Amino acid sequence: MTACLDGGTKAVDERVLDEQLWMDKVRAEMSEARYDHVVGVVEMADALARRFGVNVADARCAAWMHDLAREWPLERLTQIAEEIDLPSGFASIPALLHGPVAAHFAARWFGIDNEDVLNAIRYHTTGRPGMSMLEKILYLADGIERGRVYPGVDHIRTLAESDLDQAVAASFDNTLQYLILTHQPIFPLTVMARNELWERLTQAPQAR
Ligand code: DGI
Ligand code: FE
Ligand code: FE
Repeated sequence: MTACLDGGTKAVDERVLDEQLWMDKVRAEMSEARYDHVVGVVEMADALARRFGVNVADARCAAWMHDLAREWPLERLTQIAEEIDLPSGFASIPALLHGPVAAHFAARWFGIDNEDVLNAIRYHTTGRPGMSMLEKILYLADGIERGRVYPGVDHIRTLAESDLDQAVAASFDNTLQYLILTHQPIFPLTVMARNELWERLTQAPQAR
């Protein structure tokens, strides 16, 4: 299967068939509530991709896959994490493991081999410096899909209507504030990604 390889040219009915397969498989891995979140992320990633000119099929694909391992037991995640190419630093924070594990199974179960899609899945919880547009879209869609309720979410939703980088930067700040308030360890690449975006955003507008 060449899913996510040629989302722009693949016949629409073929893509619908791919999505049906992903939906059924993903749904079987999680609770109804989590599945509802995933559907919300697909809808939001689709809308953001259209708004900011990113391949919609790739955005939908990454969104379908992103949390497929979210409810797997920690023992299973840590065991798989030892067998795959885990980005540095992920091993020490259990909440981060489900992204790289999902990317691994997106490739294995569904034949996804578009590196941009796989990176969007891999880094959807943390972000990282040098994120692609697709990575930003999945990161943001995960944080603002229709079911998300937390202080500041409406501000991020408003920013997402017009400025992808502003919205992602605000979302990083929101997450980092939450992690500090709850005394949790912070993944260093998230801080680097946040600094990189704000550095660019606070430059003169013509430099962007
Ligand atoms: O999987 P979702 O719940 O849809 O969302 P997610 O993939 O963004 O995961 C959110 C969880 O990850 C949330 O409990 C906070 C946690 N998290 C995100 N970044 C960090 C983190 N936890 C720690 N300790 N450090 C981080 O940098
Ligand atoms: Fe997640
Ligand atoms: Fe999610």
